[in-house]
Amino acid sequence: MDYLSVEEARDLSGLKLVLTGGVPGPWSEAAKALFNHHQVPFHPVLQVGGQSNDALVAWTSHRNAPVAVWNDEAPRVRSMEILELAERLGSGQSLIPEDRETRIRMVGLINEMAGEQGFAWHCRVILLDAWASQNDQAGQDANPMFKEYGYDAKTVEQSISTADSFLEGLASDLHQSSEGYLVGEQFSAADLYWAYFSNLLNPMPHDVNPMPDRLRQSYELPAKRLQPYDPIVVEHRDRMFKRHLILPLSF
Ligand SMILES: N[C@@H](CCC(=O)N[C@@H](CS)C(=O)NCC(=O)O)C(=O)O
Repeated sequence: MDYLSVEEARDLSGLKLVLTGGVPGPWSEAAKALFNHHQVPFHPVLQVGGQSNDALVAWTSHRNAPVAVWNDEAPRVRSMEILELAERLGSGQSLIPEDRETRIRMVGLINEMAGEQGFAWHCRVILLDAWASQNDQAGQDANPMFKEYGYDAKTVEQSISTADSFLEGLASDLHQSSEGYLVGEQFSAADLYWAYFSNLLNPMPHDVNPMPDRLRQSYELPAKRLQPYDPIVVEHRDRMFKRHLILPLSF
C-alpha cells in the first residue's frame, strides 16, 4: 500500500485514514475493511508502529493507528466511531444489525476483541512480554507501546487467562450460530472485526498475508501461550474472507 505522510495528507479533503504501515495490525486492517465494504475511498496515511509519530500527534492528538479524519472533522479512533463514519459516508449493506438485542451483542463483542483490555489488548501484552525478554530497560523505554499498552510482567498470566476465556466464549457463540455468523443471521461488523483480529491467534498464510518472517513469528507467539483453541474460530475467519472480504491483505 502506498502511504502519504501526515504532512502530505492533513490538508487534503475527503477521508484520511491513518494506518500502521507494513504490518497487518488488526485495528488498522479492520478500519480499512469497513471503508472498503462501504466503498468509501480514502487517503492512506502512514503511522509507524512503536515510534513517537510526532507529526501525527501534532495533527490528531493521537500517536497510534487507526485514525480516521473526514475533511476537517474531529479525528475518530475507536471502533464504533469509525464504523459509524463508514456507515454514514458509504453505501452497501449495513454492518449494524437492525434488531436491538443483536446490535447490543455486536457492539459488546467488538469491544471484547478490540477495546482496551479486550482479546487483542491481552495478546499484545503476551507479545510485549516476549519483546521485553529481548530488550533491556532502555530498549523498552524507547518503545512507547510498553507503557501505553500497560505492559507489566506481573499481569501476563491474567492476560493469558482473559484471552483464553474470550476464545471459549467466541467458540460457544459460533457453535450456536445457525448461519455461521457471530451475531444474528447475516454478516455484521463483529464478523469483520474477528476476521482481522483472528490474525493475532492464527496469522493467515503468506500468499494472502505477506508478513515479514520476524513479524509472523511475533504474531504466532500468543497462541503458543494460550490453551488449545476450538478450530471453529479460525474456520469462521476463513469463511468470512471467502464470502465477504478482500484478499490478499495489503498493508
Ligand atoms: N485506537 C484504537 C486502538 C488502536 C491500537 O491499539 N493500535 C495499535 C495496533 S497494534 C497500534 O497502533 N500499534 C502501533 C503503535 O502503538 O505504535 C482503539 O481505541 O480502539
